[in-house]
Amino acid sequence: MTTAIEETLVLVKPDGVARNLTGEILRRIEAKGYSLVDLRMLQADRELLANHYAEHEGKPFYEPLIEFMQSGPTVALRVAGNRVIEGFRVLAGTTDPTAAAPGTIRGDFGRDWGLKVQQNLVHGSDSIESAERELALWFA
Ligand code: RTP
Ligand code: MG
Repeated sequence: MTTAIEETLVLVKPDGVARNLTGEILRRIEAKGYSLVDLRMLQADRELLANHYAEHEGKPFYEPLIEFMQSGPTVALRVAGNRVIEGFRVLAGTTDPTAAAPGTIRGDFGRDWGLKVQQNLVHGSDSIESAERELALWFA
């Protein structure tokens, strides 16, 4: 069994904040044994989001995604733990809330009601490189 203490960026997206799910999401992260290292609440601007979602530029959901992410405040979390990058994505569940397994954040709370973009409550970095890049952006 290898040990790999990592840090990841978790975002409670505007839908999660608006639906008062920030506490529930934090509770699940802490219950799993991960540690909260830093936290901030902010209204993301277009420049930050364009950087954050650069890999998706040009995809059909890109513009709706950037708009949705500016629709209200986001809570950004710096979370640490053993294999937390993969571990948080397991807690979150798959991107599509309809397909996400019950017991996951998206499976339990995510909504997919013909919206322009999947409003799936959370973001979690998907690799060590993404985590470093995204943490630098959101905790500049
Ligand atoms: P995230 O980056 O937010 O953790 O989510 P992810 O890896 O599971 O999904 P990704 O493919 O990176 O997509 C980023 C976010 O874009 C929205 N999206 N909507 N077809 C759609 O409606 C669609 N596809 C992607 C979601 O908010 C997704 O989390
Ligand atoms: Mg992603």
